[in-house]
Amino acid sequence: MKTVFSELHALQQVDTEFYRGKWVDAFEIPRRAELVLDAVRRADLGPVIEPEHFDLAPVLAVHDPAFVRFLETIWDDWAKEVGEIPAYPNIWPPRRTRMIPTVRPGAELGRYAVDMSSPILKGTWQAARAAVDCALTGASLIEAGESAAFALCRPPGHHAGRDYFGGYCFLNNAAIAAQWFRDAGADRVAVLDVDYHHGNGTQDIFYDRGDVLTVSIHADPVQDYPYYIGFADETGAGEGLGANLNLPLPWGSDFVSWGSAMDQALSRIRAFAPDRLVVSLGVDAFEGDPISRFRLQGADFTEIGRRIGRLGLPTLFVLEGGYAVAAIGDNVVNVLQGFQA
Ligand code: SP5
Ligand code: ZN
Repeated sequence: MKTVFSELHALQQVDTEFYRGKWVDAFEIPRRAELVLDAVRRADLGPVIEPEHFDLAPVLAVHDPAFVRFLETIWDDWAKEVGEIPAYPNIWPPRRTRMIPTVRPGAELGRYAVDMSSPILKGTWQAARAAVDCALTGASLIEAGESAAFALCRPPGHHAGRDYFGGYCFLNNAAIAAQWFRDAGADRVAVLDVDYHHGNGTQDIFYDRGDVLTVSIHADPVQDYPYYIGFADETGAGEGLGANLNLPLPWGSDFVSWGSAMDQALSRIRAFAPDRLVVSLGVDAFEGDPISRFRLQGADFTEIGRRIGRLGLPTLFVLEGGYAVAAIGDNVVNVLQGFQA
């Protein structure tokens, strides 16, 4: 299968992130994408291509226009008031406050950010747009008849909701691709999120929709990020009732329990009979991941790919998390090779 990759990912780059009151070495680093790219090349997975550039319409089809405008303009506003330093929020609106625009970039940052893990930098907008372009180029390959494609996206996307960003994510690459498939004529699209963290942004975007099934296998939100959301009783709303499936698992879960959650996920997807599948491919469920607490082994990722392949669906893989840099390339390639086997 083809891999879509853009060098522009490297514009999103910080050395440190805020954790327990201290600045620690950043986990979401450009090296992640470089190592995945190396592994794709070493494994001879197929050609690596540059993305085509898409306009903003597919982004605006899932994200709030004011939020998109904010992401596009906040760096300039921040740099003017504060200087060219990474833009972090230090204030957040309480519940039941209104969306009245302020003239202060710091206040707007807090309005749209859900945490401090995703600073806005000079190149953030460009990097986030390039990741969207990778996802949409992958989707268009599938639309042109390929059975699968790998969008090597960075920054990741599944924590970005309709009008918020966080968890290293700015624009929801997978959700934008899923909606693009709908607009290209697919009647039903499924998103399977295997990242260790709940795909809260994707759930948020499609929660009241019956045409896009969202399924996520992740750490129990009482124990891990994104907290607050990702519980098993969140099953969708309105027309989307029954079209969201959360499969939270406790810390320490290995492939015995993860694999049976996956079987539940796959049978729900089969019953939904989608025309297209988008996989939010995070590999942070790996035992050696530095910020996660599941116990999947390298070979388990091959089995994940194999089981996804058995669905027999045109499948777009979109890279999300995975922070064990020494293993990220192998873990991702294992999924893709298992899929093709
Ligand atoms: C895309 C994705 O995987 N985003 C993950 C966001 C997780 N944010 C919380 C990070 C918490 C860092 N914990 C550090 C633990 C060090 N032992
Ligand atoms: Zn993750």
